[in-house]
Amino acid sequence: SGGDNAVTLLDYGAGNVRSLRNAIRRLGFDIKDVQTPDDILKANRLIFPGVGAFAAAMNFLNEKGMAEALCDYINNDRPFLGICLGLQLLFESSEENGPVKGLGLIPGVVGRFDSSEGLRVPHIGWNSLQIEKDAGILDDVASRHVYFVHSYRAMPSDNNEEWVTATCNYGDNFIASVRRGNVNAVQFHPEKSGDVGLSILRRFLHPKSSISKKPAEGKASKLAKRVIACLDVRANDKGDLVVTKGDQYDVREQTEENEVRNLGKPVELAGQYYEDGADEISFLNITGFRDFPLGDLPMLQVLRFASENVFVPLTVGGGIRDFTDANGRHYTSLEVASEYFRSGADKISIGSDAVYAAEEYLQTGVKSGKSSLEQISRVYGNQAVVVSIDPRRVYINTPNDVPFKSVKVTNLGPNGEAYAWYQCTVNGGREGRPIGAYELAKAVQELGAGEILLNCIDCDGQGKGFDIDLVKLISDAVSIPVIASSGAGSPEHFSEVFKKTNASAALAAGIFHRKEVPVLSVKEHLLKEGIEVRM
Ligand code: 1PR
Repeated sequence: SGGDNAVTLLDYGAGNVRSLRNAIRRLGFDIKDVQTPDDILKANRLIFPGVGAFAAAMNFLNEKGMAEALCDYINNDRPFLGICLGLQLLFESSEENGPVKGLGLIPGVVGRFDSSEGLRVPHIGWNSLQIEKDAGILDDVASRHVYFVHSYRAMPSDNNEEWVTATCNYGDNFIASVRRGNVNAVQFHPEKSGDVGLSILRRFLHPKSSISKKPAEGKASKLAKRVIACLDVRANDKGDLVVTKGDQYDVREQTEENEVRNLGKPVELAGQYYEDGADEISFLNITGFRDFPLGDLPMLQVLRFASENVFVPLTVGGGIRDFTDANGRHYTSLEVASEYFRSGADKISIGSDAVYAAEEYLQTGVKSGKSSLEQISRVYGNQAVVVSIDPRRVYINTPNDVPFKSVKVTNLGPNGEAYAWYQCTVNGGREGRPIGAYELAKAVQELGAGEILLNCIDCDGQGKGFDIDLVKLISDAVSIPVIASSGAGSPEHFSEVFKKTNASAALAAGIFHRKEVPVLSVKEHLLKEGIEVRM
């Protein structure tokens, strides 16, 4: 059963559990992995981080005889913490590709968020809890933000009232946490919720230290706008992996040596931005389109090290596609992505390959199911798949000049043009493609993308603000969250993009790397402007 400092972990290998392992170790506990149903029954404390799809998880539990062991363990009031799908599986059934039967310990059906009224699904980001009753492990958490990422949720009802300890508001009030005796489960990710999340895990692991007084006061609130720090990573000419930063995607210094601009070390900077309060960290392997990322072990190493100290979501992109190496060994994009997830990524981001997939889909009108985007989102869920768009602004005189969606621009073009369309590019902006950002965004949403990272080559590194015309166009066109990127130069640029568009998050690189504006100043400014953020 392991020593007193052992936590038993039920990990069936369907996603990133590395961060949770890192969090448990940081709190001073060893991990014992469940191999057999008996390991569940003998656990001192059991954590069940559900990842992937509901049906796949239930199949695994049933085939291994673990469903019954879990029910016994929970019915005997043994210390248990379910996370995300690990909460949903306790209910009677889920509508996810179903109905699919769950463990049936809590009355209720897990359903999908209703996106018909403009609600963005998945629910991704930092939201706060409404504490319904003494939740033990949630002591002091009320009114602090915790990190959610999911498309399905369970609803409170008269039948499950005795279980529900906290709800969260997104479209409606859904169940954020349940508890009965020693059995706990939460819909959000404590291992991704910064300090607040770590203290929740600590209270579960050291129940004696939690002196539950009266339930803390909670106030309903809405999803916070996210501030994301982005690290463009590549090898410099000496072969060291560095954080670099381009001007309109050109990352080389304008000197005779023409060296790759070096702004620091990836793991160090990621740790720094986490401490500074970044809501998420993105790594883009910007030469991944030509190098093979699994050959590029340093990048996987960067993720492994970064995830030891960073307890907010990590996204990694660059080079996610099918690949055949020099020895003729074929790797699918799914294998590449799986390696990234295993190394500590919560989401992967696809650039070039998503453009090809969208082009093919728009040409044929058929979803082949074979693109990297479709395969990865089928296995890991669409919340784990970001599409990174690298558009370039092309001015035109009238919308009829091109067969792509255009916008009336706020600032006229160099020759007085009143319109522009946004041409998608591949290979780090090097090649323009016959598809617009608008067409691409709508297509990738249908193919299974869960979020869009919207760059803009014209604005990148210029510090003059986000391309509001572009962000508005795309964030109004899709119902998945959109991350505005490229051009941030001051805290005011963040409030501008949140006030004028429906972006869910804003990402910056240069101002953080050059230490011109700390993450905290951005947050404080947003708060002052009445925009909800996680502090
Ligand atoms: O095509 O799937 O291999 O993915 C490649 C990924 O690498 C894409 O996400 C693409 O955006 C990125 N990328 C490729 N080349 C570059 C480059 O800069 N030469 N970086 C590049 C993209 C844009 C942002 C940047 C923001 C904010 N960089 O990530 O961080 O523009 O910058 P700012 O705040 O300083 O203005 P694939």
